[in-house]
Amino acid sequence: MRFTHAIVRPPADTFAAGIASSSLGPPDLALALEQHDACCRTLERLGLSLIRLASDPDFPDSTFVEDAAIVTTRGAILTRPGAASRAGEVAAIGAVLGEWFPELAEITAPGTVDGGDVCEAGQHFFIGLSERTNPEGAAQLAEWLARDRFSSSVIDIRAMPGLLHLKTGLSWLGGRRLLATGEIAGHEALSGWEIVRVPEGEEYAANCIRVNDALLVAQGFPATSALLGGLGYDLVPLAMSEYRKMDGGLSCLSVRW
Ligand code: CIR
Repeated sequence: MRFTHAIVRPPADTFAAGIASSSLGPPDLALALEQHDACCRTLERLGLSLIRLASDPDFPDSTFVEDAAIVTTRGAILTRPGAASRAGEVAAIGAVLGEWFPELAEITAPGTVDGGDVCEAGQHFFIGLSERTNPEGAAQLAEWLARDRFSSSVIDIRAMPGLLHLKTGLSWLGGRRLLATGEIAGHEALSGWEIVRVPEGEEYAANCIRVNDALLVAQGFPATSALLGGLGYDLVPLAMSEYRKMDGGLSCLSVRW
C-alpha cells in the first residue's frame, strides 16, 4: 500500500509545556521547527500531499498528531487520548479526516486510546495497553478493526519501563517483519513474526516508519541504521532530538494514509 496523504502540525510556542518524562532538558523551538520542516519535506519527496494544520498554542503536545487518530486502508477512527491535556487535540484532526472518511468512527468514554499505541502491520494490528490506552479503549478499537476485517492482538506495556507508547518500542518494517526493543521482542503476541532487535542503548531508534519505498529512521543511531541498511531498506535519517525531549518519536509527527 502506498501513502498519498498525511496530516502534520508544527509545534507551537508552548511546545516546552507539553508532557515530558525525559531528563533531556527543554526543547529548542527553532530547532524543533527545523526538524519538523525536514520531516515534512521528506514526506513530500516520497509523494505525499500534506495537510498542514496551524500550530495551536492551547495544546502543547498537538504536534504529535498521530495520537489523535488511526487511519487504516479501510477507514479512520478518532481516538480519545489518555492524557486530559490532549483531549482537545482531536477536534482539528477530526475536521480534516471527516472530509476524507465520511464514516468517521470514534473511541468513546470510558475508553481511551493514543494512536502511538497502535502499530499497524498489514492486515494485523498490535494494540498497546499503556498509561494512555486502557482496556476499554483497546477493546473498542479491536472491535472496530474486526468490523473492517483486520485482526489485532494486545500487548500490555504497563510494566515495561521507558515505554510511553507501544510504538516507542515496536515498528512494522513490512511483510511479517517487525523492529522491536528487547523488552517487547519476546512477547507472545509477536510469535510467528520475524523480529529485528534494536541494538541495546539505541532503544529510541525502535520508532521508525515505512513510507512507500523508504524507511524513515531517527538520526544518530548507527548500529540500528547499519542493521536496517544491511537488510536492504532505503533509510532516510531524520533529526528528532527536540521531539525526543518531549517523549515523541518519528511516527507521531504525521497521520498517514
Ligand atoms: C505526550 O506525552 O503525550 C507527548 N509529550 C508525546 C507524545 C508522543 N506520541 C507518540 O509517541 N505517538
